[in-house]
Amino acid sequence: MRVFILFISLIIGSATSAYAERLKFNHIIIDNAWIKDTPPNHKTTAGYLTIENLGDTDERLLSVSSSFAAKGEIQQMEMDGEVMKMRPIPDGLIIPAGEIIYLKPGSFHLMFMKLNMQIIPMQTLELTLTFENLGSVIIPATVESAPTSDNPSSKKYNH
Ligand SMILES: [Cu+2]
Repeated sequence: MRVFILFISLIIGSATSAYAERLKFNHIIIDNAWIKDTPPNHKTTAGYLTIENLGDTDERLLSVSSSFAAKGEIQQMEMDGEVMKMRPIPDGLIIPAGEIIYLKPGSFHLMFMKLNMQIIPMQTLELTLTFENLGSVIIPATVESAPTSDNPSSKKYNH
């Protein structure tokens, strides 16, 4: 992979949200990155963010990694009959030119497995996102407690 030197400009977002930091990396804007907190000894969690592609060509999010989890995946939720299931997106998540993709509870999300620490609210953790054209960028993500309204009845797939 080519090595990119990225000039990061911070745009101060709305003061009404604790995690409204917008990050601009060339043609990609990343906003509202957050990670769901976990109980002690929990092995998985999920992360969410908004990705906007200001460019003229489609971009693709290929992978995610972090220091707090041995494995990271980009996943989507979908109904399999009456059961909500999640599965990896094998070819990466396409962010079409000029569009915004929302990774949010019940939809596209980042999945972190084999956690090596408890994820506690108010922490800020770093994620490495690798894009097809942009290359790899490191972003801060705030740990938040998931709103109870986003918890489906199934505990097994509660993200
Ligand atoms: Cu998942």
